[in-house]
Amino acid sequence: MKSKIVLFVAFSVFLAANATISPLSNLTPNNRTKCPEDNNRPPNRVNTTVVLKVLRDEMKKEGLSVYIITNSDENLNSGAHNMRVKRISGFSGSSGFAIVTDDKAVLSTDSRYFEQADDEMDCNWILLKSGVPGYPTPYSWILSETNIADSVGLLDASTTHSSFQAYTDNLQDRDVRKVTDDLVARNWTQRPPLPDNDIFIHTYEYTGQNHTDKISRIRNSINAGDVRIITDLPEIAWSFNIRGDDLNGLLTSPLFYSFALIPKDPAKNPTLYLKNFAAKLGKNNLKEHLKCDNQGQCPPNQQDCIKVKEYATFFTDLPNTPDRHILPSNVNLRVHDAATTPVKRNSAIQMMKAVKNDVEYRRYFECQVRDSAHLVEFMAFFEDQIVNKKADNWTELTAANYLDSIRRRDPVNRGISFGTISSIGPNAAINHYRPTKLTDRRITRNELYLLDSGGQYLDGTTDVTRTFHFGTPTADEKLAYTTVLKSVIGLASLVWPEGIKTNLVDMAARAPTWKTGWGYGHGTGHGISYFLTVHEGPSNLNYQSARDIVPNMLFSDEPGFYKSGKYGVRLESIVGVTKWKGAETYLGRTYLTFEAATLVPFEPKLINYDDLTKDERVWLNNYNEECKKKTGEYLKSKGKTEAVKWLEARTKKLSTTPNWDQTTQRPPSGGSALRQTSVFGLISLFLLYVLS
Ligand SMILES: *[C@@H]1O[C@H](CO)[C@@H](O)[C@H](O)[C@H]1NC(C)=O
Ligand SMILES: *[C@@H]1O[C@H](CO)[C@@H](O)[C@H](O)[C@H]1NC(C)=O
Ligand SMILES: *[C@@H]1O[C@H](CO)[C@@H](O)[C@H](O)[C@H]1NC(C)=O
Ligand SMILES: *[C@@H]1O[C@H](CO)[C@@H](O)[C@H](O)[C@H]1NC(C)=O
Ligand SMILES: *[C@@H]1O[C@H](CO)[C@@H](O)[C@H](O)[C@H]1NC(C)=O
Ligand SMILES: [Mn+2]
Repeated sequence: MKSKIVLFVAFSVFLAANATISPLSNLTPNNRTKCPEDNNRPPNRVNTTVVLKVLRDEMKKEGLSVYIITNSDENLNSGAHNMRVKRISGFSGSSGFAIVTDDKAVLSTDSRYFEQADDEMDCNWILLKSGVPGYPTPYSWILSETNIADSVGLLDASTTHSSFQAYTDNLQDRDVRKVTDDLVARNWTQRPPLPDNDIFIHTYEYTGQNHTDKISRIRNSINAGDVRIITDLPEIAWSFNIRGDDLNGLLTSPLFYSFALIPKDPAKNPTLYLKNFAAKLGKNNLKEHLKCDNQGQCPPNQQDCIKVKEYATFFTDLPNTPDRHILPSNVNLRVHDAATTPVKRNSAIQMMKAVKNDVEYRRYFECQVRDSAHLVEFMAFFEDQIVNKKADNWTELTAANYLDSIRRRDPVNRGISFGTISSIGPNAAINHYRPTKLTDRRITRNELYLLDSGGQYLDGTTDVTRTFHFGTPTADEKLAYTTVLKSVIGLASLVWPEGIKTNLVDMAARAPTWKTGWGYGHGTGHGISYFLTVHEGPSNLNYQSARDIVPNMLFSDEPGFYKSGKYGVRLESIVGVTKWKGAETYLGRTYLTFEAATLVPFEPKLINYDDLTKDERVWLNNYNEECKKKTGEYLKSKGKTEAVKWLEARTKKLSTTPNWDQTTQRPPSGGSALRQTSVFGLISLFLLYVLS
């Protein structure tokens, strides 16, 4: 008895102690930079008082203490129709989710979006900075705001199966519930409709492989008795060699709303689910391409035929599909729960798509020459406008629109690949800034101008960033640019033995910026597609994830430097992975390297040439030669003389002898070079101190 009391007391003390160390949330909207609101209310800030109240009323009706809101849909996409987070919080970034309780509202996002979220959200919202020390995880925040048995709701259509599992596991004895009726959608006036645009065949001359062959490869990746369920829109577009025009949000991709089933058994036809399928089959030779009839049915024994059905019937068909259901590892909860025998597996289609075939790889490089030429043509014109004061009314937005219009003139262009990031001065410090009417700034001659843009073409998706200055840059701007350029070259010139993962490759880009105590809060590179999405998995270049990297993959090489409230520098080129052509290798191993696809020169005015090593100079000379040879020739063939001149002024050959001593790492003694270099050295030391 006594011992029981002792135990009881000890247990109570333990509970009490635990309560005091439990992660109490002291976060409020005032932890943000721009709250409470003063007279400088950001122009793009949204008042969410009413929508939050209406949502809380609906939560009460459902008996929910917490409701978690994401932008995702059943295809794990986030088009305008599904931007629930923007609807409820005002935050329009592509990455982030909201947690609403009966008296608090939180938005969780990563460092790329801190400034944007702080601007766009009103002071009803707490900003949960993901990955920043001192901030709780979403789980511990929810735990600290709720009691045992409180209910936490997640919408099945907008949640992945694994994140639902993670909430269930991490929220201990809270009642984590699947919600099947979208609470935000209930009161969403003027919700943009789910798009339903025409689809068209991506022809063999571009794809280099027919869809029947791709389907055989997919069948080979699963076992007897299996059916591969495809919910990822780029995978479906790739598998069937079809493109559409349904995804025109923050990223603009030639995708179409769909689902697909590919059974292992070749006697069973694959099924493609499309919105308004009958109308689509009648257009653009779709019926002939898929070899089905007007009703989307297949004639008997026609193994090459694809059955076509209505998009929404996918959810009623799935439970009646007898084979074992092989789902993607990253699968929507609603899809997962409709499957009768769900087995989650990484989709083999991801890697099939990421490793370009020889036709795609060759055509992609041709596409990049044209896209590089379009950017050079724009810059030659634009710089003349600004530097020579031909017009003083250029803004971030009008510049972006003009560049977009040049890309659209390309006969195989199908629009832009994402909203052009045209940003000057402090706006460029916001990683995923896109100009709007409210934030638009005049282009000046005394700030850095960062331009990140890309196009969609039948032969590739592009993405390129260059940073410019139309007057005289400061020493710290030049130091930032030069350091970022060293990172670009560090990655682009790396040679590594086959088999090494992407996290190690990334170090080549990080090293120069880490050496200065800087860094950047985003990946060095992402995969990029062949007329699909501008960001393509499964691999990326980031020290935080070890992924496969093999020949014929394409990546961006895009390090940066951002000084909040002042300026941003980012330089981005697309590179392809290829076998290194060295004469003899250790143990006869295969070595890999990158080759440049994007051929747009860098800005000499922003480069401290004295800081470049011999190897960096050699790389830059080779790159400039390629730019002249390919981009230059293309521009000449189109009669773009101003653009050719602009290009030539930026691709002059450098001496490959740095004017500092390679062995002592010191500047040469004597003469004015010393004074210059020493003054520079002092300035950079000072800047390093200030910037770090
Ligand atoms: C937001 O809207 C509410 C309701 O219309 C209003 O009471 C409140 O003053 C507004 N807040 C701001 C900061 O304008
Ligand atoms: C938020 O603000 C409170 C009150 O000023 C402070 O105690 C707390 O440390 C801040 N939290 C973070 C993560 O900055
Ligand atoms: C929100 O939608 C629900 C369901 O349609 C409805 O019952 C409720 O009255 C609506 N609330 C407002 C404020 O319109
Ligand atoms: C691919 O399909 C096209 C017509 O759709 C046909 O002309 C071509 O021969 C096929 N190629 C292969 C390799 O099967
Ligand atoms: C700038 O102003 C001129 C003259 O008013 C006009 O023709 C031109 O279209 C304007 N340019 C931009 C980029 O707005
Ligand atoms: Mn990019």
